[in-house]
Amino acid sequence: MERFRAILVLILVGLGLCSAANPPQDDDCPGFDEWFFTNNQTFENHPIEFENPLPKWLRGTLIRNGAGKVEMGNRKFVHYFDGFAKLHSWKFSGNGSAFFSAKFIQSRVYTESIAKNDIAPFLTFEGVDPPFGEIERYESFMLNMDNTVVNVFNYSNNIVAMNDIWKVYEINPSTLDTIGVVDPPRPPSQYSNLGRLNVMSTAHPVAEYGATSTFDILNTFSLIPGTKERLTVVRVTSLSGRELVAEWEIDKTSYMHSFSVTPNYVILLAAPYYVNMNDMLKYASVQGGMAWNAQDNATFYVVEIKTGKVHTLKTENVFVVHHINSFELPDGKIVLDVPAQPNPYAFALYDVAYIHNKTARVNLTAQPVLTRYTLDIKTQDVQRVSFNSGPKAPCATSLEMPVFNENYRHMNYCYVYGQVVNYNGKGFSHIALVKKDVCNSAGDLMYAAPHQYFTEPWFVPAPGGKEEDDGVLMSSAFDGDKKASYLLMLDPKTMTVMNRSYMPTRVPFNFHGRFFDAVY
Ligand SMILES: *[C@@H]1O[C@H](CO)[C@@H](O)[C@H](O)[C@H]1NC(C)=O
Ligand SMILES: *[C@@H]1O[C@H](CO)[C@@H](O)[C@H](O)[C@H]1NC(C)=O
Ligand SMILES: *[C@@H]1O[C@H](CO)[C@@H](O)[C@H](O)[C@H]1NC(C)=O
Ligand SMILES: *[C@@H]1O[C@H](CO)[C@@H](O)[C@H](O)[C@H]1NC(C)=O
Ligand SMILES: *[C@@H]1O[C@H](CO)[C@@H](O)[C@H](O)[C@H]1NC(C)=O
Ligand SMILES: *[C@@H]1O[C@H](CO)[C@@H](O)[C@H](O)[C@H]1NC(C)=O
Ligand SMILES: CC(=O)N[C@H]1CO[C@H](CO)[C@@H](O)[C@@H]1O
Ligand SMILES: [Fe+2]
Repeated sequence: MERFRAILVLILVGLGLCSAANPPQDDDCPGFDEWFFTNNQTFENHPIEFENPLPKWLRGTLIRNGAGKVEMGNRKFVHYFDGFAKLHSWKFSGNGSAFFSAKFIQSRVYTESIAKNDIAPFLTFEGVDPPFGEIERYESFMLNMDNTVVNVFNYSNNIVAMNDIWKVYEINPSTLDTIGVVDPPRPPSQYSNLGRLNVMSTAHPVAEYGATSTFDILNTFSLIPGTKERLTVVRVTSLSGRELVAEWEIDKTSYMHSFSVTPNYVILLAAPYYVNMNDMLKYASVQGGMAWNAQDNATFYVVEIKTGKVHTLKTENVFVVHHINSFELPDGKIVLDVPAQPNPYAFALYDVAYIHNKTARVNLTAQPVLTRYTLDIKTQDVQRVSFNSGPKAPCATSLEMPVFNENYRHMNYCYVYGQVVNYNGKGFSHIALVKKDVCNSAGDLMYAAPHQYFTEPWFVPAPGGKEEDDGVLMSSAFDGDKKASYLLMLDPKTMTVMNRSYMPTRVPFNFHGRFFDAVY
């Protein structure tokens, strides 16, 4: 029920951003449904051909993570976020040859589900259909999440697959074989862990400035009503090395999927989207444990990396899934860019029932607005400015799944690349890739083509590139007319097609990926 209410609210918010004057009856696009279907097929370093020659400098492997199977036996997942994790990779040897791989992560939930030909009871984002019984719900809460379906990352040359949980699965980036689960020790705490649960984190670690280490967070939930919960910022020093940067007590835990880092600060934006462990236990789903409090303020926590000191700045209510880039101004103020949403209801877009309902899909209006926050920790002032889209890409500021040239992380930059769904007001399946120029909206560009569906892009910088947009932009695309997947390469300078390579199998919609230079 909650889900359908969410869809209704979603239709009411944000009207008019990129909407068409006369929306069609339904979002009836060929192949869009297939993009989200199960595909069991696996590949290992299968040679692929590009339509045009590859640049010689292009060497490394793009690995993307996402759901590859949305049911097992007679049970299916309710939300696409819960589909069994499947990795896809595109390996560029640097001599013009390229290779494709596709494999499921051999996680505990996946292997146990295969063995019993049913979805094994682990915690899900939004439950299963038919639902688990009471014992399975309790079991799934105790075992927690195991499906690392969201992102991939490089921890000291160990490649891991992750979700918003503390543990990760290590993978072989050359073959996509699963090496094993890694559940790093929690850093020692000055607070009590009695009746506390230390299992949630984010799927978006962020590099430390000038170092090979990264930062992430740890959520500590309390199962004892009336007692404090906790936030911890950790430094990831190796595959299982975690150092304490800062920890502090809070009343309620906000769901956070990412955060920002500058040379001196880690910045968290805690929206009033609270996670309640007792409700999570009741519904055996993360979604069931989360509640949106529209009347509450949001909070920025600004952590001084060197001292661990935490500054708390209140701001008006907002919800953010992905932080983009962040940097410090000469006067010490902190800038961070985010796609801001009025509430978290856009999660409902990836309900399996919603994805496959072309009538509901047509009125999608839950679009974020690219927003720049400027924080002053001396005065606790929070400034918020929305970007405008330029004439060449009227919906550029509605992007999500943001990426940028990682060589510009922690510093002032201009280009954000991302995905805009419903870019023309004709429905969810109308997806554009955009380049948003946060320095000058005249530089905003977009790419879209009929019945072509795109995932989050990834920017690969050209070695020694002089300009921020010297490189290639890659996206895992699906051709709805041919019902075939391809890797799309755009020229980031013009957002026009450079190259394309069709895959030997369908690559289902996927969430995040990264390019690993050292795998070729
Ligand atoms: C995928 O594998 C499962 C068994 O693991 C089987 O039931 C199903 O039919 C397969 N689906 C496809 C599309 O091959
Ligand atoms: C490029 O290198 C790869 C990996 O070493 C090799 O398999 C492939 O045959 C080479 N391609 C060409 C065109 O030499
Ligand atoms: C907190 O929320 C209230 C109600 O939405 C709003 O009026 C107020 O400006 C917010 N406070 C801050 C510091 O933004
Ligand atoms: C699809 O969505 C429409 C509009 O929200 C709704 O009336 C209809 O019941 C949905 N269909 C299914 C099969 O859920
Ligand atoms: C979609 O929006 C149009 C125009 O506002 C409206 O006529 C139609 O009923 C809506 N459809 C659904 C399924 O809500
Ligand atoms: C991972 O990062 C380390 C340190 O930055 C780097 O040396 C290594 O080549 C990277 N590994 C891969 C597979 O990209
Ligand atoms: C990655 C890339 O863009 N490769 C090539 C694609 O095709 C054009 C036209 O042949 C080349 O100029 C690119 O280098
Ligand atoms: Fe994400």
